[in-house]
Amino acid sequence: MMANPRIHWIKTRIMIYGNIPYQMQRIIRWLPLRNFVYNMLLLTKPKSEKLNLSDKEQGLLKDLQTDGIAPLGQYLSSEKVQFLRQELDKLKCTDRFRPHLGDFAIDNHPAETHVADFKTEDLLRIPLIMDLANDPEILKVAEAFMGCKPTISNIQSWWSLCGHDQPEQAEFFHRDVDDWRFFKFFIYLTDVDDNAGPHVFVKGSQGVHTGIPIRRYSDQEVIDLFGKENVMHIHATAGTAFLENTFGFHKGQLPKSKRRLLLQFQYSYGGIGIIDYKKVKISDYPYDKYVGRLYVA
Ligand SMILES: O=C(O)CCC(=O)C(=O)O
Repeated sequence: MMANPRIHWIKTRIMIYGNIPYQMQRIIRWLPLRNFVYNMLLLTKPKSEKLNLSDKEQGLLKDLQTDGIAPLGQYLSSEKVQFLRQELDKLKCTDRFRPHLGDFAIDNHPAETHVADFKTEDLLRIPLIMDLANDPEILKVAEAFMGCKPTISNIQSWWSLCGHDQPEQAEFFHRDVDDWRFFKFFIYLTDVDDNAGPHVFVKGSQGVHTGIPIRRYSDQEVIDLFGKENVMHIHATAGTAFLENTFGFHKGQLPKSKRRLLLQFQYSYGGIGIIDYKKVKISDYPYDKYVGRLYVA
């Protein structure tokens, strides 16, 4: 069903600006104060008795804390990538910035669409996606990073499309200010080179917080702020994954000639104020119900 763009715009604005806890954490970006408030909030959250991080998990945590990005290497086998591609091919997409375009098949996408999203409720019904979201290694790193049991706060998959002259939205550098603490788990489902819209991250920028308003930034502004040597273009084969604290500056580069498919999970302290969570029923859900509580009834 086509959403009325004006009503969608008003509903989204009310959701964003009417959500006081969400707005509070967006306003408090000075990291010492942010961390102080966070430590208070943590007192109310559940924690595992023992975490016992392996050397690998400790390495991932350290990378995430120091660089803002932790490479997981070739995380998915080509069989699993193939399987996910086949499952996603059966689903319809939408354009989050142009909801009036309704649902469409990826091979018949509207010309103006830059990013074609699968619907989260469809992704939740693919058991492998829920297995990946609940990867015990990632959840341990997430708990160590968060200081409490993490919450799966977003599950997304989208095609980034070529055929456009100018970038839009997240194709410009920006920082996410989604919750008091969070990170994202990215998995490439296509090979990504410079023509296929690589993800770009500015190493160390997650630790820089003053005098940088929340807005979109040009490449030159980011180079001036953080130095060219810290701008990482992630070129890699399908199945490659990485964890990233997207409070740091990042973008999905506008694809030049090849489209890119990505699967992404977000872990945070709680829910994200601007997401309208719709739970699905999953019988015999084998994972921690607290971690999955926003999505699983
Ligand atoms: O498409 C990309 O690589 C960028 C994604 C992004 O901006 C985000 O997940 O916050």
